[in-house]
Amino acid sequence: GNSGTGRADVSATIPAIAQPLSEEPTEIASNIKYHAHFSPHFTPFKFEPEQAYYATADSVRDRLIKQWNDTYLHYDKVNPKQTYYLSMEYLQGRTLTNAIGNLDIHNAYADALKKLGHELEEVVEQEKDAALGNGGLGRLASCFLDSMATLNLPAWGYGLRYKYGLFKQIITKVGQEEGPEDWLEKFSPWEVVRHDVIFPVSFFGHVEVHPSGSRKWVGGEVVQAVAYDVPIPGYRTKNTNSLRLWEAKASSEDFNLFLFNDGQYESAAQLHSRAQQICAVLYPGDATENGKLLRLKQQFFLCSASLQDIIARFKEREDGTGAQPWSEFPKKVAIQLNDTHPTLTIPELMRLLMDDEGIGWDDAWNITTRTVAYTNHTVLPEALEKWSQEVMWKLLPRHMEIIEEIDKRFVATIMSERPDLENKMPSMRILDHNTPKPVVRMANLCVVSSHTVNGVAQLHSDILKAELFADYVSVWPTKFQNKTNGITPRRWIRFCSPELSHIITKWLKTDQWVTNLELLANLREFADNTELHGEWESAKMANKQRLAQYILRVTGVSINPNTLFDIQVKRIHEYKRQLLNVLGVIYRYKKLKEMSPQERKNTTPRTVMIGGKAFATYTNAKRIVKLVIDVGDVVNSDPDVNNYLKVVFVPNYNVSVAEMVIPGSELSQHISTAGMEASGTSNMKFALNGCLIIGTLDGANVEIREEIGDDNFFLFGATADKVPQLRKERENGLFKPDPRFEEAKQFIRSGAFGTYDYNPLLESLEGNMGYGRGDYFLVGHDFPSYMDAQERVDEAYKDRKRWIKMSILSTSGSCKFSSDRTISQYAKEIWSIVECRVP
Ligand code: B1N
Repeated sequence: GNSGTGRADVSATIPAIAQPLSEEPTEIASNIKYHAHFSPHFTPFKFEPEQAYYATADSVRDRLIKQWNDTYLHYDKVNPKQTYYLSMEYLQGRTLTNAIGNLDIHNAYADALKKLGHELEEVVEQEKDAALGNGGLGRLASCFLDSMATLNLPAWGYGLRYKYGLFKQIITKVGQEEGPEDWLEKFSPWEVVRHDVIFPVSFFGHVEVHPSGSRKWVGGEVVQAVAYDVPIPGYRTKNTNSLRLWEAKASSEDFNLFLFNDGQYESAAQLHSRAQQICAVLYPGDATENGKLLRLKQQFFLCSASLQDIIARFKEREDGTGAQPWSEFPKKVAIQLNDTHPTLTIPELMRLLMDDEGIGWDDAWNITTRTVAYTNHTVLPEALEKWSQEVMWKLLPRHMEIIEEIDKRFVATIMSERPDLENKMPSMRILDHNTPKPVVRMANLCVVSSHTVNGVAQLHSDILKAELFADYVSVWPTKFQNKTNGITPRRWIRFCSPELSHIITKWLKTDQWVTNLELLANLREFADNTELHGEWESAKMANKQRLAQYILRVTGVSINPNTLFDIQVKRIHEYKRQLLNVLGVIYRYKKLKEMSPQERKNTTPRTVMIGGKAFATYTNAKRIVKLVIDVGDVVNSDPDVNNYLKVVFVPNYNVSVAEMVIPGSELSQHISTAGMEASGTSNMKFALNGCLIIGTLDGANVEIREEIGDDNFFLFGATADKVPQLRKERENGLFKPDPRFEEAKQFIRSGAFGTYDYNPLLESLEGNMGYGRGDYFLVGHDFPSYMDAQERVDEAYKDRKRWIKMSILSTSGSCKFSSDRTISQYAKEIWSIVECRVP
């Protein structure tokens, strides 16, 4: 057994019957032992951290299931209007810490594990991240789920159960390599398969026209969607909502074929593997379009299974008098489309209402448009989904008929009501016949068919109204809204930085701020208090030390917690301008080299950390990763400067890494070309954790700066309204580069960072203007003001009192960026749903 390890012996003697809901550490410990013994996932006689993790998770899950069932029954009884959030991505990260935190039993579990010879901190590390998303869009969906449960809203998430989540990033001398992320390798204790929730989803086939004129789609390929539910507990409430993830499996007819048709084994097996392909992998693009057939199948699979489930629930729930009439549907169901990825919800709902329920076009259209709302997350042209009409006719023939009809009716309505818009019709229409390949524009289909369209930060929503959707605004002036993004304060400060959280609770004399972030504003009055300053600084220092240990462990680079920790972590993309960051670092390195030892002593020592994944075929993004690594190798081993500058690439950035990195940060970079980052959400996480921002006036940066004050934000760069003109000037040869910019680029060319060919990367900053050429992202234009802002950072950091005050003001100015606020606004202004608290 575990004799001699101090760890509990869980298999020799039969543990007491578990008390699944007890909050006593002793009883929790026996409960964990019970699970290690009777729900063993491993060979017995071992109780290492891994076994302890699975036994603990099983024990926590028992509590969740109790609340979860109560919640479902309560919603069923009350029959409130309910929101369904449809998203192709959820970046849930780990669950254990979040679950025991939201259930308010963290300390009891820590004590219980101690009794069994384990540290909770070590046990939670055993869990693999659920990385069923790419970046901000997927993490936003997960923050929203947390807020919806915490606010007791009857609201569920629907998504796909990818077998492989976002790829694992492996950093070697050659740069980034990709490996599979097998999060289900052992299994996930947080999901429950519902063998009774299963729906057929069809693809291909043809449309049958009946003598009555009604139409019916007969699918050629049929796949079963099986529900896997993940509990979403609210913070300190009984309400526990669901994230329902669909998995594809071959239908039973295929299995019969397998059994009875001798000699058909291979084709039967083929159908099985084709079904499995649908949920095999998450498409790893972030803000990139992906015209692959399998992606379209994934999207339709999500939409069709979710709608069948929603409709089944609507039919099940009776309104006292019996079955609810269809006119009630929009009063019971709100569907939110997380970007255009689940757009097929629209024609699929129309099809189900008309072809299966026998409802006429006008009523079906009325129901659909009152039910569906759409959130846009990007204006990048390469991310606006356009699907080939030819492919869609093959895969979804009935849906294409419906889309054609929506398009036809839209054109007819506009032409009769707004003839002045005739010349705008080609770009406003859903169908685009003019491209070399005719396509369906998914964003246009969403705008035409949704009752509300929203952007994700004020600037982004303004740009949508002024540019991308300008023509529609004149037709439907009230359709467009803003809902500035937010983050859950539970995961993003309370649980990831308990040190800082305890200080906040102590000074505010309440922990209510965790669900009412407005209270953080009351910290402002202590912003000059030296006692608070001392506590604040030591909490930040503890987090920096923890981060330094982590960096040493994963990279082998030793960093000094007394230096300024400067961090940029996000997907690698040219518009996010990690290249601007690196060029700044290179210039700093060159200047440090040129200084005398005495001069160096007057500089502000920095540790620059950059992390993020590059899409596997995005070569410039991969070159940027390689450049960071090469610069780090040279700088970190240069004894002249490595006390004043270190450069680290943080490998495999994901939710768990973020929970480590963000609390230990002092400066973070949110430096996208203005107008291109729709919102950003890590900016909010950093600010909430007392980290100062160097950034452009882009996305939510604008509102963060408004809230925390312009004195506490290191601003630089062109504003969004100037960007088109600056590109034009650049095109006309009117751009005069700053000598510092030329010097930094020249230093790379000189071979200072090795023999790798950086010319293609440098050339993206030069030559004729075009998308991705001629410095489209204005790195050169913004470089001088960026470097000036960095000098202001260096000066500010030297004044410890001032810096800590700014840090406190960042946290206390973060009230607005709770996803509780965002979700309350969606609930009231888009969904019309209200709290449904489990008694
Ligand atoms: O959505 C986030 C924003 O905070 C970010 O600014 C924005 O870039 C991000 C196609 C996307 N927009 N579009 C995507 C993701 C995956 C994909 O296949 C596009 N991600 C964003 C939350 O609002």
